[in-house]
Amino acid sequence: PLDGGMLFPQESSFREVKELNGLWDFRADGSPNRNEGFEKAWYKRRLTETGPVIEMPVPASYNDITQDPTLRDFIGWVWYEREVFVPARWISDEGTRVVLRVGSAHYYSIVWVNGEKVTEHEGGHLPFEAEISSLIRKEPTKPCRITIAVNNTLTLETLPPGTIQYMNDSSRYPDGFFVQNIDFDFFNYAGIHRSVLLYTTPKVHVDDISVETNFMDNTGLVRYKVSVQGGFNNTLNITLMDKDGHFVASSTGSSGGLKVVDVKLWWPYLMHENPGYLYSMKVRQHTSTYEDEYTLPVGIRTINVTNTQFLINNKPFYFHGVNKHEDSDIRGRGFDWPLIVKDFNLMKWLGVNSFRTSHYPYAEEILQMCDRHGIVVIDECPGVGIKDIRSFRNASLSHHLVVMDELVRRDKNHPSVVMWSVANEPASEMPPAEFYFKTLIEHTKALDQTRPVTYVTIAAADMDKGGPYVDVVCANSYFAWYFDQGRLDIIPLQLSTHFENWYRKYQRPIIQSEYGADAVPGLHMDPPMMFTEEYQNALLQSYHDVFDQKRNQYFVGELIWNFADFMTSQGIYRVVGNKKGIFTRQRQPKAAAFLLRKRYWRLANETG
Ligand code: BDP
Repeated sequence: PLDGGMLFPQESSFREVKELNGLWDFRADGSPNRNEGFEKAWYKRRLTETGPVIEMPVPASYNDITQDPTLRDFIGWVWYEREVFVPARWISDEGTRVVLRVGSAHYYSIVWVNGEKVTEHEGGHLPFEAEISSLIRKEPTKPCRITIAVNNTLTLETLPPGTIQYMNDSSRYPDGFFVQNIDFDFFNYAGIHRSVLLYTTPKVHVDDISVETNFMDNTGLVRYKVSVQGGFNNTLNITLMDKDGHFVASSTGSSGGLKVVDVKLWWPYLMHENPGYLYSMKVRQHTSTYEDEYTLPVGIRTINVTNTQFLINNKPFYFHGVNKHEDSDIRGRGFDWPLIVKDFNLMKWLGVNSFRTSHYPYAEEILQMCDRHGIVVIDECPGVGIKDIRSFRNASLSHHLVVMDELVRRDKNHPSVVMWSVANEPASEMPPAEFYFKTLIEHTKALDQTRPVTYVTIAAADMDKGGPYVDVVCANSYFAWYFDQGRLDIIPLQLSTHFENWYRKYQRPIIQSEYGADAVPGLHMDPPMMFTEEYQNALLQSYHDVFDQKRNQYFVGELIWNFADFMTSQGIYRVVGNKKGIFTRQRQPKAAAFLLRKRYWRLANETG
C-alpha cells in the first residue's frame, strides 16, 4: 500500500497553489557514463555554476525544443533547475504545510530543494510530491532552489520496458556507442511533462478521499471514505451539493453514505441530453486550531459487465471512440491546454463518446474534462511492449503492481473512468503470462471493486493465456495492413473468425480496441492502395461492416487507431511517425475523419 493520498491540488479558503511553469535552467549530462552530475554533486550549487545551461520550458518534452539531434535522442540524466520565492506567510505560519508536486516526469526523477534531496520517483505519467515545509523554514529569506534530475533510460524492469545495447564492434561503431531497444510504437519523449507546483494545506489536512456510487430507482448513494493526516481530534463535515450549489445531503465522520433523492445520474456524452452531471462533495475538517476544505466533483453512476454487454447505469453502452496519445509538435508529451481543448472539440465534432488512454495515464486535467463532458475513459497504465520473456520476471511484476496502486489512487474518483487496462499487447501467449496477468488483475480488482479490468491483446485467441482473468476482451487487429498487405477482401472473413474465436473461448463482451491503416495526408489512389486516404477509408469501411453484424451479439465497441498522427522512433515502417491518425499531427482531418464522423453520429442515434 502507498503512503498517503494524491488528491489533485486545489485552491480553497485554506489552500493555495503556486505554479512553477515557465523557463527552467537545463543541462543534459553528456559525460560518457552519464554520471558527472552525481559525481560532482550538481544539486549542491546553482546549476549555472557547474557548467553551461540552456533555457528549457516546463512542462514539455525536451527532445524537440532545440536543433540538436543528440538532445532529441538523448538517453540518460538531464538536470532542471529554477529558483522560486516562497510567500513569506507560508514560511512564518508553522501551521502551513508546503508541498512540492510534479505532475509527471519521464522516467526516473530525483528532486532536491536547496541541495537536499526531498524525494525520488520511478515512472512517468503519474504525479509525485514531497512536503518541504521544514526545509524552506531553514533559510526563510532566500529564494528556494528546486533541482530535478530526470533519467529516461528504460530497462527490463521499467514500464514500459526497454534495453540498452552496446555496440562493441570497434570497426563499425565509435567507443561507447549504444542504442535503446524498445517494443512500443511511440517516441520515448522525456523531461518534465506536466506542471510543477507548490501548494499548501493546513498541517492537519484532508489527505485522501474515495467515493463509490450506486443508485436504486430515483435514489442515489454516495459512499465515501476520508483520511486526515497531521493530527487528531478533528471533526469532519461532508456536504453534497448539486450543480447549482444547492444542498443535497450531508454527513459527518471519516466514512459513511450520502443519500441523493431524485438523483441526476452521470451519463456519457450522446447517451443523454444532460451528460457529465457532477455533484460537489465538500469535505471540511476542523480541530480547535486547524481548518481545511477540499471539494471533490462526484458523478453518480454504475458500471456492470455481463457476458455480452457493457452496462452504464444498467443500460447497454457502445464505445464509439478513439485511441489517443499525449503528443504534438514541438512540445512532445508536454501538457498543453490549447491542444487539450482542441482535441475535445474534435472528439465532440466526431461524435466520440469514449477513448482509451493508450498507452499510459494521461494528465488529470484531461480526466476532469472527461468527467464534465461525459467522455468515457478506459484508463491504461504504461504496461506497453511487454514482449521479452524477461519482462515477466518478479521484479517487473512487482513494479507493475506499484504502478497500478499509483494509478488507481490517482484516478479512482473519476466517473469517466469505467475500466482499467493493465497492459497493451503483451506477449500473452508466453507461459509466464498466465501467472503475471492473474496476479496483476486480481491486484487491481482488490484496489477497486467497482470497475472491470482488462488488458489489450493482439494475440490470437487460441494462443492467449491471460484472457480468463479479464472482464472484457479488448482485441487489436491489423488485417489487410501488417498481414495480407493490400488485401482488403480478406477482412470480412478474418475479422469475423477472430471475434468468434475470442467469444467462444471466454464468453466475454468484445471491444475492437485498435484497428486502422496509415494514410499520408494528400496521397490519393483509386482503386485504393496502401498509404492513401482512400485505402484508410476502405479498410475502416470493411471493418465497420463486420462490427455492424456483431453489434447485437457480444460486440460492444470500436476505438480507431489513432485519433491523430504521432511521433515514433525512426524506422523503415514509419515516415516521420505513425500516420494512422484520422487527423494529422496538427489536428487537420483526413478523409477518414469525415467517414467516422458520419458513422459515430449514426451510432449515437442507434445505440444512445
Ligand atoms: C499496435 C500498437 C500501437 C501501434 C499500432 C501500429 O498497440 O501502439 O502504434 O499497433 O502499429 O500494435 O500502428
